[in-house]
Amino acid sequence: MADVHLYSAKVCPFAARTRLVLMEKNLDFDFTEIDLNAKPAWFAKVSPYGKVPVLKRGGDLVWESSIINEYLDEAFPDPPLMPADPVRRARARFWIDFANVKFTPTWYKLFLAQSQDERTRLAANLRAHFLFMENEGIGAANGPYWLGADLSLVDLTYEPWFERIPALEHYRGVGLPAECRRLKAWAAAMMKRPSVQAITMPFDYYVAGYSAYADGTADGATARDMRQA
Ligand SMILES: N[C@@H](CCC(=O)N[C@@H](CS)C(=O)NCC(=O)O)C(=O)O
Repeated sequence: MADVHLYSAKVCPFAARTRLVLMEKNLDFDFTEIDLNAKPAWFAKVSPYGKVPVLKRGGDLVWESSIINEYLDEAFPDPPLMPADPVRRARARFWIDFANVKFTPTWYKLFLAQSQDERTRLAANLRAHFLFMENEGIGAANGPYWLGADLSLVDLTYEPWFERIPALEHYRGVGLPAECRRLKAWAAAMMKRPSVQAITMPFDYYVAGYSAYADGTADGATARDMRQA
């Protein structure tokens, strides 16, 4: 039995962040797949927010994907996934925060939006976020990764959404803006990593996964939180 156990769901991009970190660090881990449409009663004891991912190591539980990922980077420092320099660490944390506070809430709100006015407004917000990421984020380094030559938690924080962009195009006709050439090249570089290839699912899988968000019937913890975000 592995030291590390992950409660996860293949459909979940937040859980994908942590699966990527575990694979990039070559860590042996066990895995429980949670059916998010029929969560087992015991899961409430494991996950205070009723969400995946949750990591269990020994008797300790860690939840929230960004926090789990920083925990893993501290507990298993090789290979490091945060820069050593404090200013560059701050920059990495800024981009992780931007993903959590700006990018992903806008993404979910756009899926959940049922009126055309709301969709138009949120699509414009998402476009502005992509352009900000292109110009201030990925554009500030010379690649191939977000912070430059080395893969970091920032890359693994954003990647799961990029492989789901075709589902967003399918439901809302919105994708990565054409001018985001660096982000496009970055996403292609990420797709070459074995960890990303191991978690990527087919287009139809993501389309099915987002259908309840797109028709506004999703009523789980994430949909509730994102409607209020
Ligand atoms: N902020 C959380 C978000 C996790 C999250 O929203 N997970 C979703 C699946 S993608 C979930 O488990 N939702 C449960 C539900 O909707 O009931 C994190 O970063 O870990």
